[in-house]
Amino acid sequence: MASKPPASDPVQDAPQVAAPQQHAAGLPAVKHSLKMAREQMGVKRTALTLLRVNQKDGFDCPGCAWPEPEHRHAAEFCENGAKAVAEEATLRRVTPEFFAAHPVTDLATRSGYWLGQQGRLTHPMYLAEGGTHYEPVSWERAFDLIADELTALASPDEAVFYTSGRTSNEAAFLYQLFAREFGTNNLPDCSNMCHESSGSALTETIGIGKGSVLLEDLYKADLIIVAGQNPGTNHPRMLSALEKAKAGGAKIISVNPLPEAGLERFKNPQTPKGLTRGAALGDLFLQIRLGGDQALFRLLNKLILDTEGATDDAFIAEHTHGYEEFTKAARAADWDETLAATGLSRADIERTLEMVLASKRTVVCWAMGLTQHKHSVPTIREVVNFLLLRGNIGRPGAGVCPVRGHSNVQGDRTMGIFERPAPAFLDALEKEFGFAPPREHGFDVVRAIRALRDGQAKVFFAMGGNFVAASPDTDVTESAMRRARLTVHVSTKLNRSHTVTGARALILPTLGRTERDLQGSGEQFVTVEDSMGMVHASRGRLDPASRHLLSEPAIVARLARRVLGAESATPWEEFEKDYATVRDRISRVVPGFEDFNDKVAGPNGFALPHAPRDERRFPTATGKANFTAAPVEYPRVPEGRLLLQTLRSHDQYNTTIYGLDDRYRGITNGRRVVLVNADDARDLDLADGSYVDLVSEWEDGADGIERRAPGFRVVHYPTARGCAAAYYPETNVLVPLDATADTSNTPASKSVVVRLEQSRTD
Ligand SMILES: Nc1nc2c(c(=O)[nH]1)N[C@H]1C(S)=C(S)[C@@H](COP(=O)(O)OP(=O)(O)OC[C@H]3O[C@@H](n4cnc5c(=O)[nH]c(N)nc54)[C@H](O)[C@@H]3O)O[C@H]1N2
Ligand SMILES: Nc1nc2c(c(=O)[nH]1)N[C@H]1C(S)=C(S)[C@@H](COP(=O)(O)OP(=O)(O)OC[C@H]3O[C@@H](n4cnc5c(=O)[nH]c(N)nc54)[C@H](O)[C@@H]3O)O[C@H]1N2
Ligand SMILES: [Mo]
Repeated sequence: MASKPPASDPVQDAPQVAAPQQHAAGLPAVKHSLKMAREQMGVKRTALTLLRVNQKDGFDCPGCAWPEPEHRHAAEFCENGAKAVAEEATLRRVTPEFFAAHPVTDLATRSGYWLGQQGRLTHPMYLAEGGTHYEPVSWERAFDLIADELTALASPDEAVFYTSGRTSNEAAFLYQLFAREFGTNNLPDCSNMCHESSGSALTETIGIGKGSVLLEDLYKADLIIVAGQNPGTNHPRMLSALEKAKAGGAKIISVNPLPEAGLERFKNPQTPKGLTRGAALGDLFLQIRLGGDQALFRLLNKLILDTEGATDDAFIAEHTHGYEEFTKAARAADWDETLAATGLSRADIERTLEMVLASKRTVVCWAMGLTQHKHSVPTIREVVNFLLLRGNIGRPGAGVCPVRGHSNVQGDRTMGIFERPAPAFLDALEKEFGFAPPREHGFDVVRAIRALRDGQAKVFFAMGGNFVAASPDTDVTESAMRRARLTVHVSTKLNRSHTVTGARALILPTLGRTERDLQGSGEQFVTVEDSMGMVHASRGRLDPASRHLLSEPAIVARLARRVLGAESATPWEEFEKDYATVRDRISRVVPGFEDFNDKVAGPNGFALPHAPRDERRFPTATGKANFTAAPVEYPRVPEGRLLLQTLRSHDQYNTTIYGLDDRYRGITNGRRVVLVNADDARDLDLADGSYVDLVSEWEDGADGIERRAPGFRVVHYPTARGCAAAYYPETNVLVPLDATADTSNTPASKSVVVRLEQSRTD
């Protein structure tokens, strides 16, 4: 039997601390995933569901975007994928009776953990203006309500259409089509807070905002640098790929302020060996200061330039642009400044250089540790410089590997979920559908919050996600959301965003990945694109959580018909009935999807074209791969302050909290912890186990707002000097809305200057 959700809340947050673990996965991981799955789903459903994850006739794991290997194990999932599945396939339900028992003011006091633990949403629910409770509403009435608000707007640009990265290609394509037929490019997405910096840097330098390696390339690499990423928790199946690469002779360097489990030792639960000893994966650990990566890669580039015969001159001459200017900047790199910016030793960097020079095929993987800083775009450009110098883009075993988060975040962007669409994409839409799409750029996440705050946006519609909890500057974002006329969330589970509403609010419950999707023409499947540009089908088999659910494509199609009416020549009804007709349209609009329906029928799906990877062609403004030469930047932290990164624990999926433990880091039963280096703690007089408030300092309080997160237990932890770490979303309140990365506008949630004040105990 599955167990009941916790009755009480706030959940007691009483963190306990033990020594961090060095190894990841192994038997405890199997045990934990099965325990959580059984609690949510019961024994039989657990067995049925988990065996279908990532299988050829099954569904794509709703966890991360890591690709599927060609030879799959019977159990091709990881501990955290199992938790993501259990969270969705839970037997617990949030019914109209639940909403009748809990006024919105009550729900607004609950923790995100408690809300999520209540189960799956079963009915469309409506919160009327001035209402105290959500009440059940028919789908027809829900669409009428949305249509009334949308058509009353002075301009389509007063509506915002957000997307989180679980939405399928088919749903995403329809959603952007609807928004653009309605008349706006206001299509912010979770990518704006995630890999936007990667997209910005890569588009400019190599001409496509996606990674250039396939899984096979990792296996062929001599050297893999993993910078700013915690795969043991966030992409556990990547560890199997690293293990295989290592068996093939690859060396692995981890660049991180934290010694993350798994990069040191990994016990693969899918191999007998993994159940016992585990392998040491990392060959070198560079314990870098937050934000020091650009300086590190810049110095490495200088050292490569200074080494006779170390550059790939033929590649540089034939395929690149901007080399002269870049070498001038790189040769000026300074050892002392780099050591100060990175906190690394000279020996560390010399050892790294040896490994770099010994490698003929190098891959650099990264995630949020590189993308969520003010200078993230120049940092990633410097990584590209580093790879270009030795010809490491566009040949086997080498390349750029931004490791994506949400399971279809990359596909959503490919389908046109973007506030700044390329003119060629809009031209193709116009030709296929016969309407004139808007050409002005729309709002990204941060600009959407400002627009809501300033009354320029009045309707907020979310295709999944948890916007108010995931966004920065929680108090600012929440009051902005409360100014909306209408907020609408298409969701599987209850979350904070349902409790912080506009004047009126709707919750539209939808099918998840694991569930059967039956439409007029029969059972449907959807498609997704993984982090390496592989597109494949996903087919759920479970009975839907409730018979009142609609699929995401059906919700968009019905909304579009109701809002656009006879003016739209688009066959929305047909799209809802048969998703193959949506794929036909995609195949005529999006390059690389020609014959989509045929290609996706194969068991492994297909790879999208990638000009730099496939033919060393760089579709940039210059027609070449661009070297760039930005000034080196790194965060400067005033005396007595620390630089805080906000990151994930092992028991969460973004704002979805699975439990209160962070096993690998030795923390249990609580999330309000701040990890501080013991030497810094001594200087700041912060005893382990004492409680502090985190107060962020933003341009000397230029905007006059005090940002405080109270009551965090200090944990002495081996992080880099001067740096601290605490979990998101509890710390989003500290990230100022205006503190974003240059160019990409991604919130700088990995470099927040904070002071730690003893918590008042009264
Ligand atoms: N189980 C689980 N899986 C997930 C998610 C989840 O929440 N739970 N989230 C998904 C999503 S949307 C995403 S985007 C990914 C996120 O995957 P990650 O990027 O691994 O997630 P974070 O927890 O933010 O970890 C950031 C890592 O970068 C390091 N770091 C921080 N700042 C710096 C820096 O300045 N330099 C360097 N070199 N390192 C730094 C941190 O110490 C940490 O190891 O995971 C995806 N997968
Ligand atoms: N401070 C700080 N802030 C951050 C980050 C950070 O590292 N630090 N990371 C950022 C990153 S990388 C990201 S990607 C964002 C994440 O931002 P979001 O993607 O907006 O947030 P999630 O927590 O992933 O959304 C969870 C909700 O999605 C809904 N959901 C789940 N599955 C489905 C589905 O199949 N369909 C629909 N319609 N709904 C579904 C459920 O209702 C669930 O409550 O947060 C960002 N915010
Ligand atoms: Mo993400």
